[in-house]
Amino acid sequence: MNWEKLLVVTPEVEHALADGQAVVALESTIIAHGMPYPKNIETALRVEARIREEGAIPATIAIMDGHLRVGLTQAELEIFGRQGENAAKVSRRDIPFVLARKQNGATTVASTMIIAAMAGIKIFATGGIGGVHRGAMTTLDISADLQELAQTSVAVISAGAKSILDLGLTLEYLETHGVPVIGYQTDHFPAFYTSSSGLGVDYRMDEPEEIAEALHYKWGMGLIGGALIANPIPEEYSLSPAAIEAKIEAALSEAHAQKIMGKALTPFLLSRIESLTEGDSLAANIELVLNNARLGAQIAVELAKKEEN
Ligand code: PSU
Ligand code: MN
Repeated sequence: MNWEKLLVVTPEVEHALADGQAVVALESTIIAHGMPYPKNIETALRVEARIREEGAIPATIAIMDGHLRVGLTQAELEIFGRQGENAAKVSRRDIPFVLARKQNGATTVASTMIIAAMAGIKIFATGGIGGVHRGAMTTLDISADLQELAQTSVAVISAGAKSILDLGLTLEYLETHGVPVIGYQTDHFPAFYTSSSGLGVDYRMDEPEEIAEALHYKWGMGLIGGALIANPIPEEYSLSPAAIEAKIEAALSEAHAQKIMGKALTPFLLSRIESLTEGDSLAANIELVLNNARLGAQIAVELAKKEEN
């Protein structure tokens, strides 16, 4: 088998990478499983446009027809947006099976990182990452996203992680695996819908250039692995911590009562929180993804400059 043929990169992204231009990877699970139709497609297109405004090239990643795809057309984004939960949610373990079956696969943070790294993309913007779930001491539910950050050299820009997770344990896990957590213009790890979880980050950095510099050192010396760049939701879009916490508790107890686990848990919680907040959480989610896209593009532009020298 010619493995190189598995990876299909659009000419635009390929040229950008060959020229040393800034490219930002994007995931497709957030489209298919993270947001409802048609807001999912609308958001995916706005995110791509935001990245271009900052002078970088977007590359949405997915699996289609037996290929690892880097860069999707609008029509292809729509396929994932319309398929929603019918598109397979693909993490590291699932990639070969979805390829072999020639199914459509929506890639999570973990699998998007893998495919981005294969294509040579180092910066990836998303909404929230998976983490250590509440109660993981007995369920062992720890997202494969965290292991991927430990071993794949891609920096992920996220608005922290939702408090459907145990954020303290998530940070401990990242520390154990040598994954740095950088707070962009903040000392605190953000909690997705709200700008602070009250927990600290490893390094606060106020400029995209500073972040690019640290990444340049990390990878330049051959230190394998990712980094988590935590970008708080802008204050004007953040939700009230008390209100969201009650909804999260309600969604968690429904999941527990219905015995929902494994890969189904995160999408279930996301959609329950969205209905319980009557769409407020979706509006916040869209704004924070756009905000992450912008920062991701700015870091990618700065990193491209450093790699030139
Ligand atoms: N958290 C969010 N939105 C998301 C996800 C997580 O706030 O869309 C998605 C991402 O694709 C992430 C995946 O990689 O869920 C994690 O799933 P799991 O917890 O099953 O590893
Ligand atoms: Mn899980």
